[in-house]
Amino acid sequence: MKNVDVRKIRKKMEKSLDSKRFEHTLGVAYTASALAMCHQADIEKAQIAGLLHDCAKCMSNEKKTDICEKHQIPVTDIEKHNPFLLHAKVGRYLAQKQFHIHDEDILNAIMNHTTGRPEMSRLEKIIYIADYIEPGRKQAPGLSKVRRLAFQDLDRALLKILKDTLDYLQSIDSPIDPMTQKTYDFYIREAGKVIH
Ligand code: DGI
Ligand code: FE
Ligand code: FE
Repeated sequence: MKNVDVRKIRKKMEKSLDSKRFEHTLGVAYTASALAMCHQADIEKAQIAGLLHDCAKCMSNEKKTDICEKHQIPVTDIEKHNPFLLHAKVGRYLAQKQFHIHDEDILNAIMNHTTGRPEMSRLEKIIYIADYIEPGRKQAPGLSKVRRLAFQDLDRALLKILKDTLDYLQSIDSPIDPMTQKTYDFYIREAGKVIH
């Protein structure tokens, strides 16, 4: 990537995130790089997207909502009621405006890292998966299985994470973003097309 200094991005993230979130960010960046090595994706893009995916995470809900209003970023009903979801969209905006990232694939990977979307690119899948399996994550069920799967088959790992996330959200009665459901429905259909 021309004109992108990974070290500079890392330093800026260290300043703008709390220490726990920064540790998570490094975990995602390194895990995404390893997945890119394994699955023949662009390692540098994986690192950059990993470093930036949660760049809006430590911002207040008011600030995120303000940014969306000011810059005509559409906010859905579920995002209005669960503003933490906005850190993905606002993150994309900041990556472009403050970090001067113009690569659409990286920007999409940041924007879709929480809910996923149908027809994700390889990089988008890598970031979505790395976010869930990075070494600092502890609680998710079946984590060791997904970790292994991620280095064997991106689509199967993706599907397991989507399923486990939906189950978890249902179990705690948390509202489900229609995009999370749509993503799961899309990939379950895709899996049905594959002859195992
Ligand atoms: O920002 P991180 O914590 O690193 O990770 P993330 O951006 O993937 O957010 C993780 C949380 O998002 C996790 O607790 C599950 C939740 N999430 C994912 N899809 C949905 C969702 N929460 C709600 N309410 N609805 C969703 O559709
Ligand atoms: Fe996130
Ligand atoms: Fe994250």
